[in-house]
Amino acid sequence: MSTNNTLVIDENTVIHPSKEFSAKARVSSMEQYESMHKQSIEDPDTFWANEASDLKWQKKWDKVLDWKAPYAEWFQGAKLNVCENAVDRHVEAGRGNKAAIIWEGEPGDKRTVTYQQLQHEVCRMANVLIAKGVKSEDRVLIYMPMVPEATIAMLACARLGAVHSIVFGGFSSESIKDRLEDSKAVAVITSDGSWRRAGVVPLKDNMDEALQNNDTVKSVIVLKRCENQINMTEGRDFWWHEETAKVTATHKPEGFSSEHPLFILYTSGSTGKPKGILHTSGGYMVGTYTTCKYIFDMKEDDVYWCTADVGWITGHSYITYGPLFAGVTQVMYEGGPNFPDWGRFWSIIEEYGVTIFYTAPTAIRAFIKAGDEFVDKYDLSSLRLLGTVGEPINPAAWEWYYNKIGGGRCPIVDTWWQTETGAAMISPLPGCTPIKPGTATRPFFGVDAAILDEDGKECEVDQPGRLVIRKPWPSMLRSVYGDKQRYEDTYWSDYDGIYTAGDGARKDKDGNIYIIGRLDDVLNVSGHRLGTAEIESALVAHNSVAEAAVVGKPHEIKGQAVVCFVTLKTGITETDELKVELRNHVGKVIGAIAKPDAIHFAPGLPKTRSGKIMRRLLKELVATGKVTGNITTLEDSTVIAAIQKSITG
Ligand code: 6R9
Repeated sequence: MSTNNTLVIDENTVIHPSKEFSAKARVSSMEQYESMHKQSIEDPDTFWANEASDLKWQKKWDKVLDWKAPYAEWFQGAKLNVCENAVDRHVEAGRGNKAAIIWEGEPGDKRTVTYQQLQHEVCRMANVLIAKGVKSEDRVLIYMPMVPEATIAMLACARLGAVHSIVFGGFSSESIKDRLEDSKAVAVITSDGSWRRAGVVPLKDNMDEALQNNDTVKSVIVLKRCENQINMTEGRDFWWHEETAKVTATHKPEGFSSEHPLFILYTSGSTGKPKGILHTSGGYMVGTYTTCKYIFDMKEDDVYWCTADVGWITGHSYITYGPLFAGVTQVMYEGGPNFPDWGRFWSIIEEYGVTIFYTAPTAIRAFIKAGDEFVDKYDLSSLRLLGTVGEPINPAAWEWYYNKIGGGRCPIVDTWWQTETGAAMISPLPGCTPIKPGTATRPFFGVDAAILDEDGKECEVDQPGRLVIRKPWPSMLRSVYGDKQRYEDTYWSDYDGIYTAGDGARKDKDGNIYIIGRLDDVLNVSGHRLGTAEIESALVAHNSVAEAAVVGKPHEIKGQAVVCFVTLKTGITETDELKVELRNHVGKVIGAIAKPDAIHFAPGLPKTRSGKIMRRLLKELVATGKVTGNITTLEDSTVIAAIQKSITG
């Protein structure tokens, strides 16, 4: 496709939605946005009750919000079934024959699942789980490739009131083990393997390793996907296709309370092991649904595609839940963006006529690097709306996305949110918000976002500070699973009754919010959160390592690269082989996504006199090659010169 209206774009460019787009959008002017936003903040009960009435409640709520900071109950007294809203509601409305999921496997196999078929498949899996003794509130760990069965497994849990906990397929056995232990899962749903760039990732083998010495998991359901050789443990492991053949395709969705737990999703923090972020039912449903309606402008005849994996929050809220609540047709793709070449995504958009496309800046940068020839072969004229998530988008990537993929005609919604927030929080509304590269623009309805300084005072225009949310919102996290104290300490202890996101941000004179990046020791590598503490603890678990410090370094495609400084134990020789070994070791402990990009040996690490590693200095060193600040507070300032040498070789 040629792009006729190619615009030259920089960070000052402001683009207004076209008249055609606005005319069909749900919110078509900034006045309308402002007045709806005002109502949503001043009278959240009326605003959210109105939105919630689009959905099905087996029993209506008595009270929209009960807020005893930092604990919220949304739609108190209501009864609902999340799965019924995602599936049965559409079948009952006569849309059973509409495609819910159009799926393409990496090897090229294709499948369409209608809402009616989805209902049957979900009911079968729900009946299988019942047969295995899974009950309401039991935890079920899901470790699956991007196949419709991943969504089916999630929805089957939701239907029973069981709590799913998904582990991304790129995580290792040890990561699964930690999550199994923390959540005390009683059942697992996995597959033999997963396709990734023509190779098979041995999911079941990883699971077997994670299950050694586990005594909570009673049954493991295994989907046959790659037909790779696996071991089945008698009495514990069961094939998906055999078990689903034994049960019926009907199941009555029971109503659960609005605060019934829906899922746990682990995410990295600045300290210790990943936290199990807990989301519940009614508020999460209303939040994800409402953002699909207004931000993604989902309509009856849209073909929507989000390229995330269900292992991340984006895959939960904007693959499995939101789009199905909204009743759209969505595309799901199993494999890598560059298989068999960098044109795969564009061929999928052309083939299925995708109208709304949601991806990450890191993917966009990789496409730019691969070259325009992979895009030029395909007709992308079906697209009408683009979205990004995961990290700030740089103007060059924005320009390419806008012109090359969007043909200069599609608004881009840059959506800021987090695993914790459950749904998009800051984003343009495509029919009205003037968009600018690099800013997620305005808070969504019900989101009282502000930027505060350390004393809790609101920052001036362009003054950087901490991004906070001052009022509860429906899809907010409810706790850290099993650890209320950590929930209170991590998110609610900076300011009284106010949620701290952990991101730095600033607001421009027009009210646009720019996210600067994490304020804690969390890296954003290809849009994924990795805790430096986790990688450090993986490194020091290796028997050659005495100490380790991990920092992020700006990276052209990934956003940030993982750079490690390692002090070896006395008597261990610094070799390149050891670097490779340490790299693989981190991969084994956490997962391939955490493998360091660089490892430097250092005779010592820069520390304050109280023994704190000064990662800030290391960060500056890897980014610029030098240290500008005052280093006199260091316990031993000679380590800086030695580290400088280890970086430059
Ligand atoms: C949805 C998701 C959350 C962190 C968040 C922030 C960064 C996400 C962003 C963005 C700038 C955006 N982030 N979206 N930064 N602009 N549009 O990514 O959740 O994996 O929990 O990461 O990602 O730093 O705090 P999660």
